[in-house]
Amino acid sequence: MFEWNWNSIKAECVAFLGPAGYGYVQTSPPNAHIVGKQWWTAYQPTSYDLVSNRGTREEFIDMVNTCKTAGVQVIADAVVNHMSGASAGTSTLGTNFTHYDYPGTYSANDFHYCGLTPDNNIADYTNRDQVQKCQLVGLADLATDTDYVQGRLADYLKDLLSTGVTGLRIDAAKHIASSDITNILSRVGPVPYITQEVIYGDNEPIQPSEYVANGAVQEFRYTNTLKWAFTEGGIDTLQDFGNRGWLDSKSANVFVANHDTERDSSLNYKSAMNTYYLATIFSLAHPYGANPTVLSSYFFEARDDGAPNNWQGACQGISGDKGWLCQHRWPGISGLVGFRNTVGDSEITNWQTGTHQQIAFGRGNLGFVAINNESAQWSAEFTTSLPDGSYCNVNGGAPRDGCMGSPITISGGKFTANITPRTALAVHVGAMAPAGL
Ligand code: LM2
Ligand code: CA
Repeated sequence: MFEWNWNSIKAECVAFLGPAGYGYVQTSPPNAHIVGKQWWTAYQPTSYDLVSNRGTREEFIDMVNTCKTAGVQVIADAVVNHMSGASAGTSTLGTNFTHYDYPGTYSANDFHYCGLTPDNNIADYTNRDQVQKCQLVGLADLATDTDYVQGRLADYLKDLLSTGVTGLRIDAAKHIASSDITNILSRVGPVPYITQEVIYGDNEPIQPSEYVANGAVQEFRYTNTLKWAFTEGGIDTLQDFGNRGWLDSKSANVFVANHDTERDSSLNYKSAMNTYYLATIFSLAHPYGANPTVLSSYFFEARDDGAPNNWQGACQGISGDKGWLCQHRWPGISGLVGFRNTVGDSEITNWQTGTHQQIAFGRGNLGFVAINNESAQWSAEFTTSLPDGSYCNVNGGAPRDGCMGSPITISGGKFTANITPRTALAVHVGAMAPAGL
């Protein structure tokens, strides 16, 4: 829930996320940061007090407790590689800092001054030491290999866990040696879920696989490949991700877009021909990536545009309101959350294709999806492993919002359908059509 404030996440856990079956909600960074309305101010920490554009410590704790009661665990975005990029300024807490001095938290000897580039900034991503010990876009790089910094970061993460948080996103993990993260986490104790941001780059020495010992790792090759497949390569290339040299499915955290890629490189809500929506349905239906993430974000024109409506997230019915997009409520997305919860880790069954942009597959004998990423209708008979019966098409958000559209009747494992251009269809045994429909 990118940039949603704590009060609005709290309300959304109760109103929608819990009932829809979302297991976790990931928040923007909760700690103090440089002042400003741009979204990326959140990625310039000034201390570990939980006072940010998105709310106070009390509001954060209240949100975590309410979400957990609604069945939704909380993942906090932990910015631990660096502090700010400003030469001096004021924090959201109202305190003053300079680039290498954050009174009460860090002072000058807690930073890397890599000495490998003229300005101490990263210039060459093929050089491991530069990537991990020089500054990312001028952000003061913490000496994460020192006892004091490791202890201070561990204290912050322990404090987050004490609020009831059970998941952490480790921001900029590629810029911290995996062994430093291991050391920090060893001081924290068990964390139920960790996802680490390690952006794969061709010809770079630092590999996502180096980080799996610490927890899940974000698989950006998946994000790039989905864009390619849905816009040019063909989605019939997406049956198997097991033989590409990527992260193992159980370690891979996958997504169609995150808050960075939606601005820079991936599919996003502006993508033509419904490809973003269909790719998200695919990511929830396909078993690769033990923990898929759905981004919920807001309309933007310029890259820096901050959150609308004073960070107060808002949805109207099943769609966004006041500039928020509310992707998590889109019927095909929330319907596929129920699908994924029902099919669990079942294998792919009954893979079939039409054109290169038309695929259908089952998940064991529990669910079946068909995706028509083509500008022509797909009329076909589909073979499934599902029990005979009348199913809701959960691409309409069913059953939470009722069984939208016509039910799909499976007989002898088969059904026929006319799938309109650029739409999908999904059924599972947890969403049978009500009798009489
Ligand atoms: C991340 N992962 O590694 C975040 O997902 C990403 O959103 C963060 O970048 C980045 N790491 C640092 O945490 C964003 C944003 C940048 C922005 C930084 C810091 O993408 O554009 O940089 O946060 O706020 C901004 C300016 C940049 C400037 C820098 C330092 O855009 O031009 O560099 O602040 O003042 C001189
Ligand atoms: Ca670093």
